[in-house]
Amino acid sequence: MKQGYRNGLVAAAVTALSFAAQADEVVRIGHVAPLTGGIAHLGKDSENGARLAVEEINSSGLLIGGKRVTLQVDSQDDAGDPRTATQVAQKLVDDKAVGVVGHLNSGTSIPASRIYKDAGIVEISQAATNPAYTQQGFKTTYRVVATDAQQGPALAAYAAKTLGVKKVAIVDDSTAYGQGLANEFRKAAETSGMTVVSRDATNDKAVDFRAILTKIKGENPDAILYGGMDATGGPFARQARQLGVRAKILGGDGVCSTDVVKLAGPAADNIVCSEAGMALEKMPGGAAFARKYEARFHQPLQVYAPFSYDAVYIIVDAMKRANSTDAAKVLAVMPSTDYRGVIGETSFTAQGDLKHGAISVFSYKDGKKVLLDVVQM
Ligand code: ABU
Repeated sequence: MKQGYRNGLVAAAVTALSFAAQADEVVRIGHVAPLTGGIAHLGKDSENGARLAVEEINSSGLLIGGKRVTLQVDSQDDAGDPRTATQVAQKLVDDKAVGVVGHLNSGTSIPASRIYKDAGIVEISQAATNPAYTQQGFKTTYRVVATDAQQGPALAAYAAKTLGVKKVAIVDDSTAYGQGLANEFRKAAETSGMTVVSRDATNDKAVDFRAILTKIKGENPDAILYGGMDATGGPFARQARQLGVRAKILGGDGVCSTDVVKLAGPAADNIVCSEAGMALEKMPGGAAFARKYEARFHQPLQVYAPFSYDAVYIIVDAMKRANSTDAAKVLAVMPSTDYRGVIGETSFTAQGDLKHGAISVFSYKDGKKVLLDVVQM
């Protein structure tokens, strides 16, 4: 670590400690993601983003309603499991979190959302893209990413118009996210004139895709849409290459990570994937954020860190506008959010989706993610 940066961190920590020592109130912000299991690296990335925001806010000092406030990240591991998700959601309610950044998966965000709704606590998902998450009529559910109703068609349009895909096979991982993305992609693919040759399902713990891939090889598609995360999508692409499948592998944001290069090996160069937001290099604060993140955590960010970082700031912005750390008062001002942060401008529709989302399309070349296209919503 560079001396200047270390001195800066020490000074920030001292400021935060002395501020905490004098703080009138300690306020918990929940963060939930899988911190164990196959996509723990994505959950940790998201947690790092939230921690970075909290550290910055604490070091500059936060005054709410005339009180000095110190934030604490109340980090919970839902392991990507729906049942665990509801248990840790209840824990955050019991911990009196002012708001929650999470959950990372659609399959966990949706069941947990009822717990936050009953408690009147805002939940801002940093990554859940299944449209159903915000379609439940809850006043507590928000997200800072676009939805699969936008991501599926954007991927299908790119495949049809730019890649010239005519025949496509579809495989999903049987999760709310994987199935939902596959459904949205399928609708758009058929509308744009592609032929869907097959639809198969695996699961989010699978390691061997050779039976499905061998069957798909016989169908000779131009592309395969894989609805799932990088932990399975990477090996899926790798095994496709090993079996001589020539089709492009298409994936959504769950596949579009830094680590998919390790997981897919040389076959990463055959992946085209989308993120449900603006590409980091096009985000207003993207480059500066990446530098801060790498200096603090000594690793490149994966996908979701900028989104969880801004989600913390959005909750704090609501605390400032409400002039309160009371969860109900914070929730009451959430609909009028108009926050400009790293990911761009965040304002919400009446159901808690982004008013101005974006979908970014990427490929990988020589182990690096390459931006191909951005679609503004
Ligand atoms: N959007 C992909 C990862 C999170 C989810 O399950 O929606």
